[in-house]
Amino acid sequence: MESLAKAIASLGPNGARCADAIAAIAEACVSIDRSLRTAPIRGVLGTTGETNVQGEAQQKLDRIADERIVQALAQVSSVAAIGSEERKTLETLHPDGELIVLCDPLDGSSNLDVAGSVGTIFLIQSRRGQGEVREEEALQPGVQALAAGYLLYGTALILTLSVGAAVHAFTYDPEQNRFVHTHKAIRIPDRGGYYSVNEANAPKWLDQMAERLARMKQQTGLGLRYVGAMVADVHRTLLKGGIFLYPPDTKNPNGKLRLMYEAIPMAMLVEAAGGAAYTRTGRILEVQPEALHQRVPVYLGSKSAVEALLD
Ligand code: AHM
Ligand code: MG
Repeated sequence: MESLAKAIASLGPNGARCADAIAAIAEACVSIDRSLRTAPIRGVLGTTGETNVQGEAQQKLDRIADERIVQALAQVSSVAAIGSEERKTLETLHPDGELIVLCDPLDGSSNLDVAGSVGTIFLIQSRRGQGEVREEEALQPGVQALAAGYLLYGTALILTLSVGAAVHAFTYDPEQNRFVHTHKAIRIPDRGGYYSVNEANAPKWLDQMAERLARMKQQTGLGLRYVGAMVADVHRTLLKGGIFLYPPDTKNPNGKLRLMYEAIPMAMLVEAAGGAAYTRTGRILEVQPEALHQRVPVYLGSKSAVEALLD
């Protein structure tokens, strides 16, 4: 993935610092993609029988993806530590490294058994300390992050990223075993697109969200698309416009999505593409994190749609 690293290095102010780590993640994801495509044949669907730190059933592929990404980043000397949705604590890889990587190795796992789209999400932060990495070091607001991105395992394998400037996407070409720069400086359309939410939860939503959504739908006339895998839903929102949301409800008063592994990386991409990304209290990127596995309500997408919902 040398040519990918080279391309990433020139895409923004933090490109050179983050290129090797992102290329290593992308390479691990190519191997995860292969495992996904043959999962029903090789018997790696279903759960491990264990629960992760969030108390959710861990799928075999969740664990495989987590291990591949950690192994890949262990080869990159600039990566001090990795935090993963599948791991309780940060894993120190290179005590002298200058980067912390946070990652949701396989997002949207409920789609796995039905060959639906899933994704990998990552966030890269600058590390100031030295030695064993402490959890507090990773509790940085999104505005300080160096880079963010995701890989979408859909009909194509797509890497979308921002290294502190515009959002770019690369499509994997299996015949050449390389990522090709297919989407340059993505701008989220301000009109059109879709609204994307698990609307079955509407009766349980807090903050008058059901009324707000009804008003927004009437104002914008948007149609509904919901994959149930954040990467696929956000990818469509970035390219087509509209809004993706996961509001708080009586069962999940902070929403379902994780601040460090899902909300901040996606907010960084959406804002870098000219969109808006809010939680209950303001911009997602300004939230001061309190815990690695914390959850937050998420409202992101085209500025006009987000404003129509939250104003
Ligand atoms: P996961 O990381 O355990 O897969 O959960 C996160 C996923 C997101 O990809 C998606 O937006 C959301 O959960 C869907 O939740 P729901 O099934 O409640 O609609
Ligand atoms: Mg997830």
